[in-house]
Amino acid sequence: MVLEIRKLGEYVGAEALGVDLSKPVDEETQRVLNEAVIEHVALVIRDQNYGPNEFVQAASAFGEPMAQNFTKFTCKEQPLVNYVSNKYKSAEGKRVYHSGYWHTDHANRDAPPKYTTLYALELPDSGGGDTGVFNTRAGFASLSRDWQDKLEGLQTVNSFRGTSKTAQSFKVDVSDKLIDDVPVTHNLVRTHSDNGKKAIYLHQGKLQKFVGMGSNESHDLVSEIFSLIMKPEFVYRHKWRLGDMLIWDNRQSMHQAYKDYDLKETRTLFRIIIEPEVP
Ligand SMILES: O=C(O)CCC(=O)C(=O)O
Ligand SMILES: [Fe+2]
Repeated sequence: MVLEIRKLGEYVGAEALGVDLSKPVDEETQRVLNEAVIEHVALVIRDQNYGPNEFVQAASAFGEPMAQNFTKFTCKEQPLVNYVSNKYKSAEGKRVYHSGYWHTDHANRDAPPKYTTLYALELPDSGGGDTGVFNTRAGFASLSRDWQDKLEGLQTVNSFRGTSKTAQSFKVDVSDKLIDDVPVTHNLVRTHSDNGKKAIYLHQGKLQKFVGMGSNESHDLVSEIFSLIMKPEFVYRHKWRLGDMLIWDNRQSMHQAYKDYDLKETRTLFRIIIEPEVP
């Protein structure tokens, strides 16, 4: 097998072929994969075959897997793996679309994960259930100098339950959380520890407000920022195939699950978050 990286978009997305991450790989393979996810922000590793332990092995090529916010979704055999599934119902007992708004992961932690990775177990029969990854490094670079300066002066306040009326997480039953809900402050513009580039760093669902602003004013500003930075060419929309491992760089992106499938059909993935880093 020869490892090959192919670009999937001009600004975001690449796929890796010819590699099996269920077993340890050599340093050179690891270096190429890590560079690919940093450069392309989202990387699909094709044709994998994992149980929960193999998925942890695969994720370890990118850093140390870490425990996730909610234990309710944890895989019994392997606690570093959580399930992402529409089988988890809302408080009203209905199936809902989870994570259907742009965000980065676990922004309520002091040291959030560098990467998140998903592996599809069951996909909607009629298609859909795509995942989008938005390159916020490109988004930031596309802004005028004035806007860049303005955003660089802002800090976000983040907690489990943000104040957005639209970016609602249905996992708001926080009774089984792993860490205390102490609000955490991050710079809105994050400098990447590997490539030195600046990117917008934001979790809409966990945002309480920007420091020094009210919550309504903060969410209005978020909408304005989105209208400036959101361009189709900065988004990679992943159409899942069984065997795909998708990994993205939380330090320079936002992602969302598309509400593009029939909720009666089941969609379930494994998820691991990787390598804590203080922004
Ligand atoms: O379900 C998806 O496609 C994405 C879910 C998500 O936001 C995550 O796993 O962090
Ligand atoms: Fe997420």
